[in-house]
Amino acid sequence: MTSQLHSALKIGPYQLSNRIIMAPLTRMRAPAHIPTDLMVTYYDQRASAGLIISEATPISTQGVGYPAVPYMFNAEHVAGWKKITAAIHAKNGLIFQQLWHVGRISHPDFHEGELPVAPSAIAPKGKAFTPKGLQDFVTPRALEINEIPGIVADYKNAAQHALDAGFDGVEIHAANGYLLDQFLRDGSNARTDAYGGSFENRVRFLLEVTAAVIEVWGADRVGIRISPSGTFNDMADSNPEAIFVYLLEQLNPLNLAYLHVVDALEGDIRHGAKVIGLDALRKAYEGTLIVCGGYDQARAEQVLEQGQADAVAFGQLYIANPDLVERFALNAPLNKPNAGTFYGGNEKGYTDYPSLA
Ligand code: 8OZ
Repeated sequence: MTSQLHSALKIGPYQLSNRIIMAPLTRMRAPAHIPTDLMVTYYDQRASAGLIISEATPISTQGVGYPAVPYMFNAEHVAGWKKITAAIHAKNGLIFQQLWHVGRISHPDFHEGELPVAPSAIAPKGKAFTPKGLQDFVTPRALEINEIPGIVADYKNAAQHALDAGFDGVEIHAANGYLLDQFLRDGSNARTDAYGGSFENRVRFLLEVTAAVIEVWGADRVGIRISPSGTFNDMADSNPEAIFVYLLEQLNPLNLAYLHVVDALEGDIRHGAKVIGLDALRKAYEGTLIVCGGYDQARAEQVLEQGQADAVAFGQLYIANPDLVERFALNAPLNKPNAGTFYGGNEKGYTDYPSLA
């Protein structure tokens, strides 16, 4: 049988040589928040992906919630990222940058003792990953309505930096319980102003951010990532299917590069997620759909064959297999990811996973 995964796909102005996408992966190996030469090697090793989506990059210091992640808001960050985009382009690869604001998934230690910000003063359950180790999340400060335009401007500024750094597009991170997701869900958004309550109000911030980023890039080079069934980072909603279908209806006329959906994961189901099936999302969204979430090659081929998605993103498999595209083509055995080296550290478990050739 011919491989759908290895067939070309048009995304915006680009022709992807395959439908095997490298998922955004936080690896925490940028202690000075500027991409390092080791990071250049890591991305370069994975250049045969149809599209690489960069690890999540904070758009501002307010948007930071993890140590040693690379940022995207000043000229030094741009210079560092330029080395990565150049390496990928030298191999005819494509790379989008993921734009990130964590909202309440942070800690005062990242903000000189000030509280992290969120739609509402509702603390998530769980612990922040801080330079001093895991610490309880605090109750965040609810954003004033007059602070929102400044955050939209931060997204636009980061998007411009991504353009200057030679990226091929940007992905707005609206998944996994971070700031934009916090606004979408009524478990974290109890606002009574124009950014809370109705579906229209809860999607407003994401749509404003999207419009601002489109001003820089054009819609056909902007993707959005969502996790409608997600419970990670204490996400909850009274009716997630309804708000996410409403959101997709608002996104349809924009003709974005793609929508990237994180499927319900085992942990979400264990945490009682209200699972939204791929078919419902496919039906609601008219554009290009990328799915992600623990797929292996067989399940990935299956969702493409059944027309449930246009491409599949791989996270853990990409950590361990820089030549995932080639291995899939040969049905070759895969290296196993080592969870102990996912976050932080050096080249071990980062650039030392072998390729076949
Ligand atoms: C794992 C550890 C730190 C951050 C996400 C950016 O969930 C992340 C992330 C994942 O999207």
